[in-house]
Amino acid sequence: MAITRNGCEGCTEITCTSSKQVLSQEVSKGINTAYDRVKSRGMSACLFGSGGTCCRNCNMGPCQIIDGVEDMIGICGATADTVAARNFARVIAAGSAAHTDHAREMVKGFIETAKGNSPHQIKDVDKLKKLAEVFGIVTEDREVNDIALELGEKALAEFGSQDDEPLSMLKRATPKRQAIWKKLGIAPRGIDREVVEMMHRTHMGVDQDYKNIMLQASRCALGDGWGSSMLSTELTDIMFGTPVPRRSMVDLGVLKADQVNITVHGHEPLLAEALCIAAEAPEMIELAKKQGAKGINLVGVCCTGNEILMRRGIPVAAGFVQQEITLATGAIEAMVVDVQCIMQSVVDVAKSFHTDIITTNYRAKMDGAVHIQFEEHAALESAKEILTRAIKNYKKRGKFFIPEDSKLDVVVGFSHETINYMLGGRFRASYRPLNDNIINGRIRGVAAIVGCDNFQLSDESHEIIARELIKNNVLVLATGCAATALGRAGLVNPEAAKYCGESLAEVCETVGMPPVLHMGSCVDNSRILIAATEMVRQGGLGDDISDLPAIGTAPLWMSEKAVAIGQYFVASGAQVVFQDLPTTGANKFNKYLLEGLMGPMGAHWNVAKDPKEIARIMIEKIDAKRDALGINKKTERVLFDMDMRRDLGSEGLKDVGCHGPAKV
Ligand code: NFS
Ligand code: SF4
Repeated sequence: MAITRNGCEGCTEITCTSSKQVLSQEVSKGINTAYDRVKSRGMSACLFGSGGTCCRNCNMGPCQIIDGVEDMIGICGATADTVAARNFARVIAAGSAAHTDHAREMVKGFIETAKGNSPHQIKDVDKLKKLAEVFGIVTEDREVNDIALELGEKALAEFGSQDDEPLSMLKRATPKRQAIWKKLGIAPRGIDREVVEMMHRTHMGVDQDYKNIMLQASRCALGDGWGSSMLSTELTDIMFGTPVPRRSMVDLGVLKADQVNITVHGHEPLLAEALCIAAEAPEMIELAKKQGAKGINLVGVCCTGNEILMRRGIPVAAGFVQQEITLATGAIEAMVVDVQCIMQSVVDVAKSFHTDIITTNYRAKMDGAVHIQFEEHAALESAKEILTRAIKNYKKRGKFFIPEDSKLDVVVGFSHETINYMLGGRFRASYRPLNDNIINGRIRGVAAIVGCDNFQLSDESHEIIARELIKNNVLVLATGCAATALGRAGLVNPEAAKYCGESLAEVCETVGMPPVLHMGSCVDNSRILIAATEMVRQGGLGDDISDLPAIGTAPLWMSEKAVAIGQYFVASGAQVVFQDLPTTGANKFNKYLLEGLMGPMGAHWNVAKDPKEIARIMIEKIDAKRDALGINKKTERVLFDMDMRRDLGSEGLKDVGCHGPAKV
């Protein structure tokens, strides 16, 4: 089995131990994975495609544009900058649409829950009331479900809103940011509308000014970040519980030899939650035992995995790049999938084993898969039907290999509320201690490592960047498959404090928190927007996200959703660094993304290939913000005394035994 990659600069061997172990076994012989396909493609990517200057937006084309060559503009006269901007904007529209369609399902599920038509209930009443306030809903003397129903209906209306009012959640941003959006005319209105307008404006012969295209691309992305993604995160929390710190595990070693292994792969937690509930039903466990298994082992893949990891502590077996390898263990009875990031090749890999790929969503079917529609109004029954099919496969399991040692402890569940309690204590929850530790320099800044993993680039990137950052006392927030990769690297764990610079280690040890805080799935990047805004509100670090010593990266981005996220970060004032962007064939537009957006947005995109260079840029930008805030002075560092430790010590974390190697 070939386990090297080529075809692009910087590609390396698979470094992930569990993947290597599985791929070197007899059981996975002959399995073709994406790693093999990268290697065997034998052709490099088209320059026009990778530089963003291939246009297929009308049937006079396709037109391949070469910037600066007179005859090489589009038949319609479109320039490289216009074409690349249109393509980039369409990527953002597609990414936003994916988050939006996911969020809509969650809101509809929330409404059904409020009506009592689901197996779920409103779990976080406090959060419900806070969000109701944002939507102008009266909460006093009202039944919880009544408030929830009104909130759900108001939230749903924001998807299809046709009036020109900004989305309700924009009010949560800093006043300065809201003023910027207003001035630029990019405060999103209806969530769906911004996607539609983006598609219209990039149709042949409409918006041909790349700066103007980027205004709508920003509005569309903001409709995702502050609209759909934030709605999804918040309503899911209210319904399934806001995450609190808990221990769990990641990597392929979480599969169990003597249990029915079912992976839930995709994104929408409605299905995953129902499966979790159903897997605990006595008749399901009984059925598993009848087949000779000791129980049912539900594990996550990709972001749906992160959703149930955060709220239930269900282990995550794999991120995006390991989905085929998970199946290649031969130990999976069924891979249950819904939407997004499911590789078509999983059907082929599954064919070599007894494994069923079960599609569950009418929007996402695959030739060769078994389809069992997940019915939200009969969630438990649907979930049981899916589980039954999977359980009955157990007896058919043949040879298999589970890399049993490959499982890493993680402490997850860092919602923005948790960070509040963790650092502020149970009785005076606030971001004050975090801000104070940034101001006094113990924490140099905050960096988000988010997004996918990607077969084309070194799968060590996340780890290299994170290690470099924490060594330099930068606190890391992680979501998505990046968080899974960092978990596999052993960094999502209080014990990882030993890899930190001295002062960050001290904070982590005192609180008992990991230096890499797992904040959830990709829609949960909206938690980072709220956390950053809370830091601003707390005072002492400027008056907008753009003033914070904070920055984000999605080094191994693969999905269009990652670009939507990048753009809503930038349009919210946060710098981002990616390993590449499909815009290099258009000089002016590319420069506009990398520099020009600073003017209107107060932040811009950055690009660097090498992970260490990414970390260097991140630290440099953090230091520049510290300079601007006047907090970069070298002061004599005060060591924590007992009072300070007590002040920072978190009851919440101690509840889950997350002391870390604290010397308190
Ligand atoms: Ni985000 Fe998460 Fe993973 Fe990328 Fe795909 S699962 S929603 S898109 S690959 S991080
Ligand atoms: Fe070519 Fe213009 Fe049509 Fe694009 S829109 S395919 S550049 S003619």
